[in-house]
Amino acid sequence: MITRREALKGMAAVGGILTLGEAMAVSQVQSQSTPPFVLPPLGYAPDALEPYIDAQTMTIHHDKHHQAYVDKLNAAIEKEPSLKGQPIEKLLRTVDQIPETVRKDIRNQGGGHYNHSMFWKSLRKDVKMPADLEKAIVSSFGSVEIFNTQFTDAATKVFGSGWAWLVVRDNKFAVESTPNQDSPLMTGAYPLLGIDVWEHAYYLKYQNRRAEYIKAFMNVVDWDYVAKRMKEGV
Ligand code: MN3
Repeated sequence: MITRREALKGMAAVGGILTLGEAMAVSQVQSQSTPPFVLPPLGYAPDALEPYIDAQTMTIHHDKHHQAYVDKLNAAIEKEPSLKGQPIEKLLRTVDQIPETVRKDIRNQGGGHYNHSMFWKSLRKDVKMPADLEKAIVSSFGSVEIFNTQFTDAATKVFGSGWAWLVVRDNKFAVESTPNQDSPLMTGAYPLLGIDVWEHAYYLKYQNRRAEYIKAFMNVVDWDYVAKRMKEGV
């Protein structure tokens, strides 16, 4: 288990631009909501990502699917008062120690809430990758194109419902995937970018053509947000 300090150090090293003090200052302002959890606002109009991601998909995905994760997560926590007041990150990082009666719900609904909360924030049109993030990606993968290929490949190969990720694991960037609503936090990594490849994320516009959706998604990544997560660390 790496300490918070070590993790932040590693994160700063990956980015190559932050001092430990800076990274810690940024991380202190980062806090996800604690229970009862609420659906965060989308933060932009549902049609803001057209034509890549359509307004109807965004509306249903955010207002209905994410709301359902929030409601079911809160219901699970009601059943297990010892979990009240814990931030979502902690619930996910310690999911294996959560009482068995609600563990599956925390895993699925809590993962769903956390994953989608970062998903909305990671989408914006016409964002150029900031130099610090580009440098970190190039040093990890060899080039941005190689990263894109690996990320696309991971998203394409998710069998059934799940996510593909750019994460920081053991102080290094890595591309990974998870089934269902599992979060990289559950296995000790920190997610920087995730693509939702559940059919509810693309079926209305793309039907079975997941590859087209993945390609479209790559046009609406808010690289500023990804870079911000890189600096915030854990
Ligand atoms: Mn989804």
